[in-house]
Amino acid sequence: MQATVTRIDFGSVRVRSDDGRAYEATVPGRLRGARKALGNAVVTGDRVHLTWEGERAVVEGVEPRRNAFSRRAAGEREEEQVVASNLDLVLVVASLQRPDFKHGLVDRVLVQCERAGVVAGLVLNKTDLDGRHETDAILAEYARAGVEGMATCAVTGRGVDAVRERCRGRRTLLVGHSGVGKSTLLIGLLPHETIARGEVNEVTGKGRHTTTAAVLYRPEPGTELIDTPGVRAFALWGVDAAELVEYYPELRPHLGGCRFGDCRHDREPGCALRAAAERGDVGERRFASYCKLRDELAGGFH
Ligand SMILES: Nc1nc2c(ncn2[C@@H]2O[C@H](COP(=O)(O)OP(=O)(O)OP(=O)(O)O)[C@@H](O)[C@H]2O)c(=O)[nH]1
Ligand SMILES: [Mg+2]
Ligand SMILES: [Zn+2]
Repeated sequence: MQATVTRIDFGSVRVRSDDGRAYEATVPGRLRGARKALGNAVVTGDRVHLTWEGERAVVEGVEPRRNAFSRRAAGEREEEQVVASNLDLVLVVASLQRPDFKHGLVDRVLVQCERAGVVAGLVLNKTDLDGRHETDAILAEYARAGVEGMATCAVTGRGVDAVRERCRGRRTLLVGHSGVGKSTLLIGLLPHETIARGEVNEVTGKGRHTTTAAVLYRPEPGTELIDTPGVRAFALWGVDAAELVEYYPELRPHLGGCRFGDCRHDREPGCALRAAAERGDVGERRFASYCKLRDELAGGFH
């Protein structure tokens, strides 16, 4: 039997079969990583084959992933954390205030989406708290970088219909800092029956207002939304300093125009990227974010 992984628990996974039934399934040791932990062996969004051992569903195999959205795992070790797989869209959710808007996280998620080959969008939430009137400027900045943006107030539902339309017929991953309103937005996108059946207990963590695992919901056939726990710091995975520029789509057209073939797009004279940013052809702040990330990845600050 074929199924989709909707959530990872400690020793098992939750899956939904193609006919819509939910099961808990165990993952045999041979599918696990070296430490016998689940690791990235099975993630939310994976397509799996199930067999039965008596009453128990067992994951027999995982289909190759069409794509996967990763970050660097928290902690000292250089380790990949695959957040979810087989995605059509990643929405990075950010709030204007409480917590304040942070370009750093948005730009990192966009880089990681480019690397994964998944289309990204930006949802600016808490427009009711936009005391500094930043919404339009932020959306315009990202529109220039080719990222479609939407403004929402998840508590009143303002702008949520546009997000629903964007997600319809797709599998969408919601990512962002803790407390920006991902789960509140998700509840607004789910039909009332799903909430009434109590299937979204995890969403608010039973009053703790914190999501603890990547959880896949299916508001209607063909449409799936994956809520994720908020991140404190989002570190890049699988991107090195030299290739970072490839993941800024608005910088790509200027590549090859630098005076020196081995230009690091730092302080070299005749750098076409810096010139484009100075002319205003490329957003100044996005170029600054590129420089900052590149220096971080290069392991030093100049
Ligand atoms: N003022 C205002 N508050 C909001 C809005 N959307 C969500 N909130 C509030 O922000 C708080 C955090 O919302 P959550 O939906 O739990 O945030 P989250 O991004 O899922 O957080 P994590 O699960 O920790 O990552 C809650 O108290 C919400 O009621 C909004 O549009 N405006
Ligand atoms: Mg949440
Ligand atoms: Zn250059």
